[in-house]
Amino acid sequence: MSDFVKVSRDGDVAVVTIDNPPVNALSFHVREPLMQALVELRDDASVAAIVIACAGRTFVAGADITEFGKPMQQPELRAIVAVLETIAKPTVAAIHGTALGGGLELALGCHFRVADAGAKLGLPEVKLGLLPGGGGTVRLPRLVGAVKALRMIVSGTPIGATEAHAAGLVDAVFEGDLTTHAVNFAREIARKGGPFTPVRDRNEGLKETDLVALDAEAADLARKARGLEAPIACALSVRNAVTLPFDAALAAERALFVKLVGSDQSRAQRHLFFAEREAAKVSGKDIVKRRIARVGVIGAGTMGGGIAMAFANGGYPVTLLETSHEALQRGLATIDRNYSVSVTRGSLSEVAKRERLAQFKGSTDYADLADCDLIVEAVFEDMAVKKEVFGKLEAVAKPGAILATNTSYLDINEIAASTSRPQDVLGLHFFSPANVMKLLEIVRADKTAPDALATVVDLARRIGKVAVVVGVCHGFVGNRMLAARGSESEALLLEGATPSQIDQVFTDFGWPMGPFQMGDLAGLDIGWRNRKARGLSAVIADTLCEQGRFGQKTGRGFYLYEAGARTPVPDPEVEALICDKAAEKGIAPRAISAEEIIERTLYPLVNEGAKILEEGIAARASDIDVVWVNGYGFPIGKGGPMFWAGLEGPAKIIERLEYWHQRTGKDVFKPAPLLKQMAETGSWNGDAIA
Ligand code: T1G
Repeated sequence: MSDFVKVSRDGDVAVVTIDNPPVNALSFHVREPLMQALVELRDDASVAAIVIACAGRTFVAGADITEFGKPMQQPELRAIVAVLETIAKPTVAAIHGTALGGGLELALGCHFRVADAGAKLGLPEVKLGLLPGGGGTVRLPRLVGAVKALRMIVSGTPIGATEAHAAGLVDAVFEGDLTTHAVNFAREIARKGGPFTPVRDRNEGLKETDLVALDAEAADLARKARGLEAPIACALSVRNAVTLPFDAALAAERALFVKLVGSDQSRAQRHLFFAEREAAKVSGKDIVKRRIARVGVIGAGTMGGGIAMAFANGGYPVTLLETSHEALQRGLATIDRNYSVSVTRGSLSEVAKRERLAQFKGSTDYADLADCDLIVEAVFEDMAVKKEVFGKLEAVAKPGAILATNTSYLDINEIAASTSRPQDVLGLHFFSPANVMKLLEIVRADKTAPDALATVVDLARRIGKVAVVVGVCHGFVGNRMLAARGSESEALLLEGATPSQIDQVFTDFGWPMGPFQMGDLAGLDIGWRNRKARGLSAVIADTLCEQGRFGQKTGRGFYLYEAGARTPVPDPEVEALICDKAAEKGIAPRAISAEEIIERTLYPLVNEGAKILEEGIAARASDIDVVWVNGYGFPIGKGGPMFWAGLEGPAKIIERLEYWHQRTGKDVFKPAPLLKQMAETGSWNGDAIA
């Protein structure tokens, strides 16, 4: 056959094994020999049944995403599934690892599916801005029902083998040698005799579909889509599976797929798929990672507690250190409460909660950190305090232990230089809440050793974080660009825009919330303290803070919040304050358009990203996109600020930056040379844009 598709026989059962590392994607070089093998085995009278299995760590994890956007080579997956459904002898898919996207669609082309107990099955295409294009939206509902299929397809979240068995998606679950089990299963089925019904002709899942309930669920999902096209298309295609004849529904699915695969949104989300994987690659060959068995966290406040939970959730025992017993108990009580909330919500079992809590060892004695392989400091954001902590750490930490700081802004080279082991020092910048937010900015200081860096990048993946390695500068990548994005917020308010007008522009753009709502959520006092420490001012935000308006936590900030509520209510007092400050500065308010708001907030964001690339603080433009999508809510359908710059048009961005630079004289608008270069070359340092 071929290196990628091998056929073997176990008596009268043929086993077709796909072998296309690392994840058996259905690349063209797999599809062609697979089609050939299936046709031959279909017509081979000596074959009583066919098993499709995969070598390596997983069943087929989907179509080959790298082939999208290029002319599709025949045969396509749909054609292979159509041939599968013409086979009269039983066909069995043997699923281990993951059966995702086109992989599950291939399995749905078989009469039967058997799975390893640890297998996961799903249709995650929506996460790539697509919908299943190989018949998944039409065949899956026929087995598991329309509502279950809708939830699986619109969430894109895989389900486990046991749940898949209960839902009728798989016919048997096995432990041990799956291929042998599958061969025996197939032989038994063949012995019992057919006819064997292809999924296309099975309707048990569609019977009594409550279309009203389905539409209500779809409408709810649509509301949450925030402008993303794929979830809507997924819901429509599942509905078609219920209301249209099979072939008509399949054709409709195809049309939707073709539309989405060429869309900017899908290209943006595919960009992010590969960008996240690139970001996790640390340069340097054969780096031996350090062993991490126990983690220490200093500070049990909001950040420290969340960081400790992130490691415990990742299976690591944690020593949590505080200055006093009271503070420690307060921190541990908050952690316990957070887990209880998850249990109440049903996202964590009581048993799992107990297991995680058992990972924690509280202490007020630095000596208890001596057996930790990684120690993360999460104390007050002050250089003197940080240096004092690192001084104490030095005395107790074992040789080779990695010493990390969770600072959001401070100079990590300075902290490292205050120790005798700068090679072990780096930044682990978690985002609040640290046990929830996916992003982890890993800050490489000048003397950080490559093995320390590689160790924490790998560790980040193990605790479910999306890691991006960045260099040392004020605010690293995320917060530095956030400052550039926010630099004009106050000016826009003084010149006539309102907080809700600006926030509306951001939510229309696809953000979960705008800068003023976000400020109120995070707490305006954090930025206030930071500005004061740096001798900076923001006349409106500072005045609000002087009035005790710190945002949601005080019930009023840029907006008003009813007791305990999170819904922002515009506050006439704030608008009056803004008018007063504008009058004091002799600024006459004027009408400000949504375009102008984008130009004065997001264009500087892109421009700052270009400067960060020029300085080598980020290795790739796509790293910056990963930071902004996973840490700051940049809409995934736009691929991140650097990818979006390609969609928006670099020439236009430069022209408008130059216009505002001229008008305001502000550096934040002075186009970075790399941005100009990108406009000429169409790439960021060779990193393709949209
Ligand atoms: N196509 C091409 N490359 C892929 C790939 C794919 N489907 N999946 C993974 N890779 C590459 C990845 O870039 C990385 O490369 C390496 O494999 C290891 O991946 C018609 C339209 C399976 C859970 O969305 O979710 O089917 O960086 O680091 O953490 O309806 O990969 O080493 O060079 O992620 O162990 C639908 C995508 C496709 C699943 C394994 N399928 N993959 O995770 O490894 S669309 C998906 C994953 C489709 C049909 C449609 C994960 C994984 P490199 P990795 P991992």
